[in-house]
Amino acid sequence: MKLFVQIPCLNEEATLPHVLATIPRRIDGVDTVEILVIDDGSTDRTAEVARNLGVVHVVRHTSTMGLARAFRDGVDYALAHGADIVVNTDGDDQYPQARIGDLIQPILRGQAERVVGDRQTATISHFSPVKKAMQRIGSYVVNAAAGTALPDAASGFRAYSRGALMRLNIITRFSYCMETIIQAGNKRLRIASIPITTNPKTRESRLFKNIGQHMVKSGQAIARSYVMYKPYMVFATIGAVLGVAGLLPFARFLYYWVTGSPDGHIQSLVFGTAMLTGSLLCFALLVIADLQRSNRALLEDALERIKQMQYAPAAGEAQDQESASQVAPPRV
Ligand SMILES: Nc1nc2c(ncn2[C@@H]2O[C@H](COP(=O)(O)OP(=O)(O)O)[C@@H](O)[C@H]2O)c(=O)[nH]1
Ligand SMILES: [Mg+2]
Repeated sequence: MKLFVQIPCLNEEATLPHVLATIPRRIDGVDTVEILVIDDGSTDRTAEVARNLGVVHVVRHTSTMGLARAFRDGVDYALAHGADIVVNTDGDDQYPQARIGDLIQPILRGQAERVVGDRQTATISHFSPVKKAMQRIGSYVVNAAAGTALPDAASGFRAYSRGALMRLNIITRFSYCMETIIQAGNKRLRIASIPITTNPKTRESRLFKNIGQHMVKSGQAIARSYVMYKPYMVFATIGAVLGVAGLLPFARFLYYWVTGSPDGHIQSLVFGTAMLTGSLLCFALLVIADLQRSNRALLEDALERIKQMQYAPAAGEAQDQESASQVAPPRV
């Protein structure tokens, strides 16, 4: 059992040494713990610090490509190097690396494909009430889309099984945390959650400049996931609302027209027609979204098979493993 702990970093030379020092190197049920630093075009000495502290696996981008891309490249690297489980922690030392052993337990026991560390945000003193409220609302919306009941959908302290990583595809550049939960939920991958406590704050978030930007970006990511995975919910709801809003004035117009009212009530007719056209459009979009969904399911299936072939152990390795497992026990 090979565990990769990956740390996406953007200018983390100050906090990385403590993160590395607190990652347990021996964990029950795991044969090797490998550490992978993804340096996303840092302008400080992040990669050098990592190498000096003995990190063998360093993926470096020459320019900053964003957290989602860094995560994806880390996962590709880990899978190519035989990872059975990948844990993600942050370079700002926000998460308790000492709990990695607990985090991967549900995967080791075969009870989950993915585990999220619940930061218990209600208890974090340096989170503002607005940030706490946003975390609650965000988690609620993500859970509704994913069909899960996770208390903290935006936590960056997560563990994935190899199988889960083969099935997940990162599409948006931003907020892959929430996106991967919605995907995992819709792909019926079991997701578990364990409570953790976070370390004291080391610096301001670099992912969001302010709470407004956080809200807009998270909102976009969630809206996109809904359109992708719950098109019925989105388009049928909007279509139904517009339909009702269109039928009422339409009925009003018809009533006056049939009863021979002298006023034309043309406004009702125009308004009703516009609303009904909108409603019709929504249902047309629903059909397209549904067709797209079938296409995507086929594409994702093909991608999973490609990954399985791509990351299968090389022929020599496979034979070695096979012959090792076929060695007969000594006779007594
Ligand atoms: N690859 C990459 N990592 C980033 C970027 N911005 C932040 N990070 C890393 O993502 C993690 C979380 O960032 P942080 O600023 O702590 O955001 P927080 O999750 O809101 O606390 C840290 O490990 C950062 O080094 C980025 O643009 N690219
Ligand atoms: Mg942080």
